[in-house]
Amino acid sequence: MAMERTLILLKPDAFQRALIGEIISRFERKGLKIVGMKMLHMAPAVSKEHYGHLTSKPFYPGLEKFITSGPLLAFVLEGQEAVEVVRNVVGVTNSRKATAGTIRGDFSMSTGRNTIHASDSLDTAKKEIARFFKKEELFEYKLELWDYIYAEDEKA
Ligand code: DAT
Ligand code: MG
Repeated sequence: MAMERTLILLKPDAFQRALIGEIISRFERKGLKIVGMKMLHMAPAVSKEHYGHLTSKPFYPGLEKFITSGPLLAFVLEGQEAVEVVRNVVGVTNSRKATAGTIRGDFSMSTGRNTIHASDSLDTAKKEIARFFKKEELFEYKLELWDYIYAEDEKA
């Protein structure tokens, strides 16, 4: 068990479909701490870096066109095992296969329009947070509910 930070991007389809508030709310209610948040536009060069594992795929041009087509909401969430917890809250890549109750399972019918990005490992999370946030854009603060979100032996 370890305190981790992970990166979320809400994609242009989440803006068009007015899902931003609903999605943020799910993470808040889960007990994850928001330590940074901002809107941004992704340049094609950043897309090629962020989706470096996919640039050779036939769908990559469409992915880049879409992810650079409108606003994104970037945020960083903190919690025990946050990377895995957030991926489970998000659901699998193909939203049609995503479990009901997950964000993709509840709000999307698509792989290419699946509303949300979340870091897939702790190593990726560190790189992705550094890609989109400066140190001074991440906030250290005490969450007063912490004692009710975690038991004594889970707070380290
Ligand atoms: P995830 O977003 O679940 O981490 P990924 O890293 O494999 O999935 O892919 C990144 C994004 O690329 C994904 O959210 C949507 C798009 N994508 C992946 N596979 C695709 C496919 N087969 N067809 C179209 N878009 C795809
Ligand atoms: Mg991924």
